[in-house]
Amino acid sequence: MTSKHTEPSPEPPEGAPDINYVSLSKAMSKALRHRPERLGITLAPDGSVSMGVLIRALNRRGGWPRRITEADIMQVVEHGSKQRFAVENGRIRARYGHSIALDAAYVPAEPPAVLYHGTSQRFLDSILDKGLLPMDRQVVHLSTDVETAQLVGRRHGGHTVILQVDAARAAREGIRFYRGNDSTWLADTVPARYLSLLWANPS
Ligand code: HQG
Repeated sequence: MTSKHTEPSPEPPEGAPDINYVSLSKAMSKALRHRPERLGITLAPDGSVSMGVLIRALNRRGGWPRRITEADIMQVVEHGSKQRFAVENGRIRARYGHSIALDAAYVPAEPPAVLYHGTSQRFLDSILDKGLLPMDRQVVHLSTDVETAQLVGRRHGGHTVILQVDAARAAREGIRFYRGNDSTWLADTVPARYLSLLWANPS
């Protein structure tokens, strides 16, 4: 459950810019996935931090048109473009995407039988050779449907390619999977023998 909003959400002065929620979401991702120490916070082994600590740290950093409140954080959590964050018992964590190592950020779970990975064609030879590797993150990111995989792949520019992952067989043979959000699953690595090229954008 989400904790109660304890701070008022003051209206900015007439005509003043309000909080940019994309900027806030990026600052939250940086704090909860990549560089918590930059904000002077420490994450628990599951990647969480208390809501109050995060809010105080974001306000200490400054650069906002007014003070960030819990209502602002919840706006990003509940209405952001993706389910990037989870709030439970007054604590907030990133659901996926970490570059920092955490002991208990992800809980193993049984994946859907088939998953997809969208990427740029320029990575394809290396992926088919070495398999999917976490690269700068802690885990590989997979999608539950082709549409989501296309969006993920498109971020990398160039021609988008979609790989199909035989997750059922990989899981059976010992590859560990974790649930990220409704459309995102995670895995430690995915060896190339579980991958097949599903679709390559010709344009
Ligand atoms: C590629 C976004 C060469 C991999 C998205 C990918 C996602 C290899 C890139 C989440 C490789 C890493 C993660 C190999 C993998 N050789 N390249 N062996 N193995 N790669 O951004 O999956 O908006 O770290 O194909 O929606 O693109 O941040 O991973 O292209 O859910 O919430 O290395 O980030 O979510 O790129 O995206 P990324 P990703 P947010």
